[in-house]
Amino acid sequence: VELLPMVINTWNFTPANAFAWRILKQSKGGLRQTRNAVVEGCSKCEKLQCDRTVGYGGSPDEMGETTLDAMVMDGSTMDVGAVAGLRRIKDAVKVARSVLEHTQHTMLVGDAASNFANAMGFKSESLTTPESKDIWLQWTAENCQPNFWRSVHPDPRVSCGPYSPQPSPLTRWKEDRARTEYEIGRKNHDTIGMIAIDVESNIHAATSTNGARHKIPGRVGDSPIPGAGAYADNEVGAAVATGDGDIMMRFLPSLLAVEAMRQGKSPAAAAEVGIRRILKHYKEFMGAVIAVDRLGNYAAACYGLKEFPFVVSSPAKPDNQTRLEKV
Ligand code: SD4
Repeated sequence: VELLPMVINTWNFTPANAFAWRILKQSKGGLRQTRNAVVEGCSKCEKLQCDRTVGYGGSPDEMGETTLDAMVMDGSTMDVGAVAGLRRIKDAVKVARSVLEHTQHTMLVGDAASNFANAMGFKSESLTTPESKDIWLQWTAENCQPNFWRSVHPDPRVSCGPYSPQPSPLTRWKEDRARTEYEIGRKNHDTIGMIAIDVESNIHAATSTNGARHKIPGRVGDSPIPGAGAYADNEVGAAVATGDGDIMMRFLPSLLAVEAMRQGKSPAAAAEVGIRRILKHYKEFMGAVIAVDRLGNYAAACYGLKEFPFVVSSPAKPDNQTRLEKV
């Protein structure tokens, strides 16, 4: 059975995969087709606000603002474009693509990334929605101790920021984690990481996320970091990761998976390598890795989740279709 071309992505973001799959199948050759597929697929998720963890209107930081992280990696040239802490621009993965195609750089951050996006023709608009504002208001109401800002601010629900340890960073981190665990356990989906491979084993990987709820402004997660959120190398294959970004980025699990396949490990064994490495140090971490070799064999591994769904399209699926699978 032919395994290529293929599109695979994290969580049950089926419409994003189906969209990318249509693009990949329609285009006849040319190096850019896998890039178009992953960028348009992740962009679809940004527009749909997949699980509210991708795109605008999710994961407000402790000042109530949504900021976006995204990356695109080209496995044929090893070029990467990424943005982190992108403010007021909805099209994070397309801005990442612009960084890849129009600069010598790998990553742009914050306001300066927004300025670059404006120069590239992307428009600035608020990323806050009534829903994200409510999430933030509820969090501040529950978590913010009376402090200086409360005493001088007319709104009693004024935010916890500017950042000060309340009650202590560790306590707060644990509380947030408990909440995140509940949410992930209940809803079971998160940041998008997507890989597309054409029939000649040209590979692109991309990610897009609005990061972690109630983060300190300036926090960057794993998703835009090459080797952490995603990695691609035409010679070997690709991997994407999702989960507890602050922890995962310390281990570059996507790079570990690709390097494991380079040394001859199967995708299943490779996907486990990063997870096991993290587990040596963090018993309570939560995350998942998808690994795909250059021929289209794939596998996923996860930890701290009841199950990890992912979506695959390839000629090997019945009727050449998009399928939801899980580990
Ligand atoms: C982050 N890794 O910013 C993202 C969140 C995520 O699956 O992937 N969740 O930490």
